[in-house]
Amino acid sequence: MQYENLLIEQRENITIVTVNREKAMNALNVQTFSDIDQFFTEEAPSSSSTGFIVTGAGDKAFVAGADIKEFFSLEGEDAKRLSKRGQDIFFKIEQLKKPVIAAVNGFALGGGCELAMACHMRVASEKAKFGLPEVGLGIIPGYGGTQRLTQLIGKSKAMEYTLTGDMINAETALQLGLANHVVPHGESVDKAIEILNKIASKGPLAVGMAIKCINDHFDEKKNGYESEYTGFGDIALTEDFMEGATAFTEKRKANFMGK
Ligand code: CO8
Repeated sequence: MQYENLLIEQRENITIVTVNREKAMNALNVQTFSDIDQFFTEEAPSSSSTGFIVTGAGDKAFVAGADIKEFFSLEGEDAKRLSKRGQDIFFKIEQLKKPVIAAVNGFALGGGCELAMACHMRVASEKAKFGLPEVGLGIIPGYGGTQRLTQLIGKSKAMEYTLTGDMINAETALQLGLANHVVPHGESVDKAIEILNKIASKGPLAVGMAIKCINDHFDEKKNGYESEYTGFGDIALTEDFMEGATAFTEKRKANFMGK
């Protein structure tokens, strides 16, 4: 499938999705949102890839936010609708049953920070800068930022960074738990590949179920403990579980089939 503002690259079993608007710091305009939606709705769920990486074109920005220049054409209920649409698209990333890692290669601001936070993990370049600067524009984060930043770094720090709009450098992001790893500039995709390859050696159904259970903790309509025991029951019936246990006793590497 071709996308106007996304580059899709296959590296063995991993798909790299690059937001490709380098001149605009990879800002998310309406078209880019449609591309991301299409990829994570139509391609990713049925893909044979074992994991996904989201990153930004060039070496300055991951994604510098929603496209501010499009804000001027917003009318009436548009803003509310677009905010909900953005949230719904990012839920698709978060709820994918395969791991998605943001390789944060520069500025991840506003909607860009929200995109990174919707991914399951974040590997930051040492030059990465995260932040929710929206209050400085007289608006608030609209793509889940107030919720996910609070989930990731706690209420007190989320309040501080959201209300001041201050940028969070890579080292601080690591300390706060916003970034999983910090690597030299230019190596975030490689580190993400290393993590995804490790996950690819595990039981894929178990990986998908673990993602679901962790997400359910943050879903007020779900009971995460119930998700865990019902998920455990389902996974325990799979061939993969038998293979994993057998491989352990036979002292060999498990050959999971995803069944
Ligand atoms: N939108 C549109 N264009 C952008 C954006 C953006 N978010 N960010 C950068 N650009 C453009 C600049 O306008 C500039 O274009 P041009 O060359 O045509 O003037 C080009 O990218 C390069 O940018 P700079 O010259 O500013 O580069 P610097 O290195 O000096 O600065 C920064 C880089 C710090 C990233 C700076 O560009 C910046 O502060 N950008 C805006 C960051 C921001 O405020 N992001 C939050 C946007 S709001 C948001 O994301 C809300 C999400 C929820 C929406 C809810 C529904 C509508």
